[in-house]
Amino acid sequence: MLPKRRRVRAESPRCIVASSAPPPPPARFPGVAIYLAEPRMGRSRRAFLTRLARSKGFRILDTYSSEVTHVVMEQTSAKEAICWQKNMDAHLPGCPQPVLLDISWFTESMAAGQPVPEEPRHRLEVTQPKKEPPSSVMMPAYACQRPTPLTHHNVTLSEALEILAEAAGFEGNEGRLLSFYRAASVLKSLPCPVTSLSQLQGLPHFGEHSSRVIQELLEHGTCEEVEQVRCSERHQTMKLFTQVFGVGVKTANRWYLEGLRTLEELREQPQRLTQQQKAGLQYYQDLSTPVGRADAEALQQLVEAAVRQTLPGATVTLTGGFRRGKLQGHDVDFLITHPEEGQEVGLLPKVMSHLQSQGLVLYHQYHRSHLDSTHLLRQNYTMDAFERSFCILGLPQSPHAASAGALHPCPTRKAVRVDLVVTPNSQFPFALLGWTGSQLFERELRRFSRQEKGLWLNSHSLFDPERKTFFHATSEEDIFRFLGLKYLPPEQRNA
Ligand code: DCP
Ligand code: MG
Repeated sequence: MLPKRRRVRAESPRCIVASSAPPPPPARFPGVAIYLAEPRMGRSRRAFLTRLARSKGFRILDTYSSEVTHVVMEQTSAKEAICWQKNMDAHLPGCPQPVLLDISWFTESMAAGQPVPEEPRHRLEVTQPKKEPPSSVMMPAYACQRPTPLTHHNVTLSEALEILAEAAGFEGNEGRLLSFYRAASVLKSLPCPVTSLSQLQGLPHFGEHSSRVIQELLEHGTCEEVEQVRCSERHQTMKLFTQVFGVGVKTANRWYLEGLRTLEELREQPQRLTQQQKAGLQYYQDLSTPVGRADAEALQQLVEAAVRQTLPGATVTLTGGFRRGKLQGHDVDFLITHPEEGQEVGLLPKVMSHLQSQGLVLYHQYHRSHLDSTHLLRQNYTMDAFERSFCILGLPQSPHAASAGALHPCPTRKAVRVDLVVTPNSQFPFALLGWTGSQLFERELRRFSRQEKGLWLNSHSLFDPERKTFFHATSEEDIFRFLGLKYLPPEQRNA
């Protein structure tokens, strides 16, 4: 038995040298990297357990590092284990924290020939209830069943998954897009950072692929697949093209396959561009710069003034990302309504004329309302049938801000994408819920309604197809209640 002081020093990460033993066989359980902590175990027993585990395909690390996912200890109390970990973490600041386990987990895993689930009886952590690894009980499957705040603890991880989701969208693979977006959204809902792969156990929407990406990020700080996608010409070009107002994935893909790569090349072929795309290219520089909250509020005042002039009593509500608390967005979304149903009919052309007379409209595309007997039943967001205008408004800038944009076609205005949508008062709560987003939240809400409740939800209504009845709602809270969901305020819908 080593004297205590020497034993402790032998555990210090600075003192541990890599083993000179031959390289272990490939690990069968890539999500599990075990470190056997020596203090009570003793060196020879540790060596024996290491050989045993490796012979069964387990990955045992000789040194304590950020790669370790499971620390196994023998005859050690939770309190001692935590002291030990604090000591180790002091040498590896900022490293993800592995799970601390009693030897019983190890021996059961050896007997089973695979890692057994870590149960509370195996754990050495003195866990604080709030920081407990989340489980599916605490994490319901649909994004509309759980709060998702704007700022969260897993930005790097969720962004990596969102790049893969976006790439899947560019390839037209809707299933894959949703899988990655749903997994990313689960990470946004977690109350703490994911530092060990074991924390993903029991979480919904984490399949093999998403888990592998997270594992690589936790172990190496970067994921090769994500970096390859991010840097690829395909991804960068598709992102560039789809960022142009009026260009969707199908058009961007066609252009890419024809060999187009730059905005200059698009500008050289005006005959193949729609009016909307031409405007998108003309104002590209401004439109690709995020709109700030102050600009959104300034626009609200301009729109409100135009609406007031046209129809006193009508209201203008800021929706989309800004209603969810975002400080920046790619556009500004407004819903317009009037408390007296019917008053709103034909309102938008007049509002647009008013804005035009002030020189605020750089581009707009008006869609008249096509509400008919079937609109209430439509399931597809893109088919929502309200009167609307997709515009580019020129927001007057303060002289200081304007002088920064020397290339701007009109140096005193910043081009901003604005969506104006008019809704009858009886449909306003549904429109508000449908336009507040996030996009994934909306998809999940509609999927939940249909699959779990047998009800059809869209931006116009909630319909019970069995009874053939519509629900009457006067607020978003009503709609959540009809669906049996706990109300989530807009700032908790950032799925
Ligand atoms: N929406 C939707 N399905 C879509 C597009 C939009 O359900 N295919 C809904 C949810 C969105 C809202 O409309 O949140 C507004 O659309 P935006 O594209 O403007 O999305 P955001 O406002 O959330 O994002 P940003 O801040 O980038 O504008
Ligand atoms: Mg928006």
